[in-house]
Amino acid sequence: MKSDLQPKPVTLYTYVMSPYAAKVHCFLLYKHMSFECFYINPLRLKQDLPVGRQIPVVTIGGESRADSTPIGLWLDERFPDLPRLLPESGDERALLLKIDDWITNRLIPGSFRFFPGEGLDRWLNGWKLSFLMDKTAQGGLPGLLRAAWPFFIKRVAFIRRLLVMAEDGLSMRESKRRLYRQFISHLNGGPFLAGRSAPSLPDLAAYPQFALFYLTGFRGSEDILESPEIMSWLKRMEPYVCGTPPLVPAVVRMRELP
Ligand SMILES: N[C@@H](CCC(=O)N[C@@H](CS)C(=O)NCC(=O)O)C(=O)O
Repeated sequence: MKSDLQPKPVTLYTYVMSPYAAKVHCFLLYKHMSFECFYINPLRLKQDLPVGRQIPVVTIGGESRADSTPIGLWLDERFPDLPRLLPESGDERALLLKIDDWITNRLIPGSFRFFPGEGLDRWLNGWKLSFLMDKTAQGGLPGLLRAAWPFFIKRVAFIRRLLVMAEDGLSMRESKRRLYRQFISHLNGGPFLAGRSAPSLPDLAAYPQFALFYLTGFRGSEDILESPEIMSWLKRMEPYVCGTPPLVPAVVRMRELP
């Protein structure tokens, strides 16, 4: 029989390559929470997702929440004794939330443009996405859908919305470089974002936006190697995001950060 003291089960409903769900995955790892990942099948959202139509969702016992940043705030509220994602109040909290807003509305939409990418990369990365989804999502994907994935993803409504958000009139390479420069300026000379000596919610939100695509071997993701500032920040982040279940499951992990 279950004791009342037994912690409530925590589940993250995710897609392995969802930048928003990966944010929440890093929040849970940083807080050392015991949780499991439910890699949802996009064809079974209606049946399997406890609330809404968007990933990520976190369920604690019978309670479910959607939307990455509100989930982070909820985790701090529910588990105040675990490492905090944000200070409780004050100017620093406001600044960190502002940086998270930049990550959510600028850096992440950029990822939806850079991966797949363009030309041949668009096809190869598109098929990689379907391969990773097939390997992890409950029940896998039908072969025809996997083959059509590079056509299909550009037409999905939410991806089209994100691509409009990512449009800045620059070439892909320039746009990526600009986002990298902006990220480095948010470090403000510190080992972590906003010049802090320890990571906080926006560091955990940003980590997968660089690491996820590199670790799974996407074409174009090697560009981070050209930025020593980003590489050393990624290395500093590693101990904070290294628990289980891992951000990138072994079955789809192609390489390590140098
Ligand atoms: N603002 C949300 C965005 C979440 C989001 O766009 N999730 C994508 C997966 S990466 C999704 O499920 N989209 C489906 C849809 O919008 O219909 C967050 O921060 O969590």
